[in-house]
Amino acid sequence: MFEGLKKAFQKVANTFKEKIEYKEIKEDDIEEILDDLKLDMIENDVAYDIANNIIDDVKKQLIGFKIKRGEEIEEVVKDSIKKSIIKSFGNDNIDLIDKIKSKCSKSEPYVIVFLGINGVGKTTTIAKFANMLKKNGISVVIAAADTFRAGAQEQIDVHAKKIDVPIVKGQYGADPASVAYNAILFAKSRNLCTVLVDTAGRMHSDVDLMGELKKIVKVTKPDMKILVVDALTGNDAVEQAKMFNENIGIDGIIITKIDADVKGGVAISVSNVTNKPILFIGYGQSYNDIKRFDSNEYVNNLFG
Ligand SMILES: Nc1nc2c(ncn2[C@@H]2O[C@H](COP(=O)(O)OP(=O)(O)OP(=O)(O)O)[C@@H](O)[C@H]2O)c(=O)[nH]1
Ligand SMILES: [Mg+2]
Repeated sequence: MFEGLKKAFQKVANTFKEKIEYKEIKEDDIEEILDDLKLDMIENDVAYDIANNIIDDVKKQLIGFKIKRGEEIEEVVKDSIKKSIIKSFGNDNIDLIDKIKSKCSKSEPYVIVFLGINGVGKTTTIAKFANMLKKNGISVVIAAADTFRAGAQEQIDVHAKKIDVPIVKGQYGADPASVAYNAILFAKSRNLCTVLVDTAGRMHSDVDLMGELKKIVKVTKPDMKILVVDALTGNDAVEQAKMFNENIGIDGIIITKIDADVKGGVAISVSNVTNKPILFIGYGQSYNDIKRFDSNEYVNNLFG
């Protein structure tokens, strides 16, 4: 996982150790080394502007820094990169479980709509999410509002049965907004805490499906609109994040398939271009393979 960025950061730390022996770091000493790092970051899915900002911030921290006797320069460099990346994430402290519990205590269901293009992992993520809520003692119903793709209703029904949560389905071709609305009524009538709305995958360019999503949002007035992106799509995930944020407006992001991501930069990019937090990450195909995103843990992971 994340081998690309890990290598890049280790490389820059080693180069500092080999080349920087002065007592005080000057811009000329590090310009080229950090430019190299920037390219490595871009190659590993950190968007250009964001890599630029991070490198500028690292430069500011390092220029004028006086290396003391016995101080390990590579640790100083690693620390300043870590700090800059963590800073770039902003505040990612949304506790969704807490928010759901607090709304539920007022006997109102918390509605989450999951958005994203084809195949990113929306349906799988909803199953994982429902399972996680159940384990936390929070009741849930799934709205199978993908009435578009053949097999979508059956796919989510299989998940719902396996994890033993109720599901509200619709006919193929039916209005997905009405399926989602029915699920909210279902939750209200049974005092369920959460409604998870699965939606049809769409292409960036699919105006019809975008309009359909806007309608789902208008009708269900969700508490959260979560964009699901696939870590393996790299720079395209960044474009998706921009597009969904501009067209629909998102409140947070879930990144899937982290288990197969050899680069590592998507998290930095998508949170920065949208200025929205990464809430959870998916790291496998089984129901337990989901956890809260923690920027400190993510960054420590990148540094081995
Ligand atoms: N390795 C890995 N695979 C995942 C993860 N999440 C989802 N997948 C796989 O990705 C594929 C697509 O997942 P779906 O949940 O069907 O994706 P979707 O976004 O609902 O797709 P559409 O409904 O067609 O838009 C499936 O084979 C999942 O098992 C993950 O975290 N890791
Ligand atoms: Mg799906």
